[in-house]
Amino acid sequence: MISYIGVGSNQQDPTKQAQQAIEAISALTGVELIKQSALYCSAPMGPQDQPDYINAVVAIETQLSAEALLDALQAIELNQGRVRKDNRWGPRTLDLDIILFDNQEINNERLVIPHYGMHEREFVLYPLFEISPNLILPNGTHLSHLITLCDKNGLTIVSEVNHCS
Ligand code: PH2
Ligand code: MG
Ligand code: MG
Repeated sequence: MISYIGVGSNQQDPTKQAQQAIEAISALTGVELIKQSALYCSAPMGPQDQPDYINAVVAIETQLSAEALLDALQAIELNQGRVRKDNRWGPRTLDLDIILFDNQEINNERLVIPHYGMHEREFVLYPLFEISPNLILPNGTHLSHLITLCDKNGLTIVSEVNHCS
């Protein structure tokens, strides 16, 4: 199964958090890293009194079920100091979201896939488009179409010279 995972951090050296998370994902049993996007710097969605985010998207091939993958990703979040608080869209050391899983639509207490917010999030759509420009969603929507509807909102690729806060 091919799955796409969104990586986000805005606490405790976000670039390091994202790189460490991608390494941890590729080290999971039953998971093979296929592609990883660049790291992007993005303005916070939600409360504005928090630092900018580092975001990326990775493509994996996996034998795990979506639920087992979620368990594994949540273990990585906890291992990197994630504290589950009731702070929707607040700052976090690491957020790993399953964006897509195979061509499946999943809707249960733990998982909504495709990720419910992906359509309007530039920090998901642009990295996803970078690694999979021909992607088509389970409902038949072309990613290239969603991209035309989504403002970049200042999203930039992080390079050595252009450091994110
Ligand atoms: N994640 C959030 C809240 N706001 N903003 C950006 N730019 N990137 C994120 O990953 C993000 C966010 C909570 O998961
Ligand atoms: Mg998230
Ligand atoms: Mg999350």
